[in-house]
Amino acid sequence: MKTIITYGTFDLFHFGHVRLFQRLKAMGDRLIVCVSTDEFNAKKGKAAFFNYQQRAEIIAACRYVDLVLPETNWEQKREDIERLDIDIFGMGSDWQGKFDHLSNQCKVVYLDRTGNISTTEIKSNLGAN
Ligand code: C2G
Repeated sequence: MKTIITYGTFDLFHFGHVRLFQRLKAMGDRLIVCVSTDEFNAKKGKAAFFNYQQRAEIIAACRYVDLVLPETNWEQKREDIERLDIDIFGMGSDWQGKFDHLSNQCKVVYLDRTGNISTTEIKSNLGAN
């Protein structure tokens, strides 16, 4: 059983997120997604439109996702990798290199971000109308 993990806010869930999950899931058997809590988002300087419960519910409904857990801090990744017996840690390429330090625990991959879509763009386009 090959388990993959990823972390993020995933606000206004869009096809960029779906394509990340789709590619990560194709690398193994089980995909765990850790969704940033509202409190952690505040520390990240992000204010999501949907709150944690709503974002977690949406992500859990995605066909590629097997388990949704909360992300409450930057430091939990090492413990998560051990506790959940993670084989692959994956993020989009905007995080390229930022988590290489985890490579002594599991395989670390960065997948190309999907172009022309982001939560920020959605918000600004909607605001423009
Ligand atoms: N992503 C993507 N393509 C997009 C938009 C996002 O592949 N068009 C990926 C990002 O690279 C990231 C994931 O989707 O891996 C989630 O993006 P965000 O919700 O913006 O999460 P972020 O703020 O990057 O938080 O500890 C890690 C942090 O919680 C990541």
